[in-house]
Amino acid sequence: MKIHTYEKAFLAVGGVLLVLCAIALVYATLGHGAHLPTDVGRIVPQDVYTTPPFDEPGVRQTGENSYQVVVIGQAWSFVPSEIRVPAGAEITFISTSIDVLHGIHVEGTRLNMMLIPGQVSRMHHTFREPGEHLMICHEFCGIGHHVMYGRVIVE
Ligand SMILES: [Cu+2]
Repeated sequence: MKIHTYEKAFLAVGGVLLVLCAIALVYATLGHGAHLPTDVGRIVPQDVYTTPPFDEPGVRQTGENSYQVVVIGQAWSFVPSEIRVPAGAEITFISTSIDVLHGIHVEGTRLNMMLIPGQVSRMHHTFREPGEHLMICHEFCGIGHHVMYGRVIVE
């Protein structure tokens, strides 16, 4: 059987790419500490309401000008559905889902997270101006998806 010249070239390019990928993988692992996800940030979806910080959803002050907002996504609401935070404060949103895949997006901001059952999502944001923002689920989560929303009131 005769191997065509082009086939040889494709095999050579494929072989070189495989070697380059292996080198990149070793470099990322050893040089930059890249690793597979660990169980940090994992949570048992059935135990969300009894696992800190989700056992006390809502807003709590964590520093002079920093706050933590704990939100739970569930079919088809956010707990709590109304969040009041001060303008100019550093806010850390911590969220998860107790049932199916949800999303959280605060309109007019870049606050946008996936709420994955079993996984804790975190995001930082500072609201510069007082105002009211709609907080919506952006991941189709079932028949009540369109009524899954809340409000973030910046005071
Ligand atoms: Cu939804």
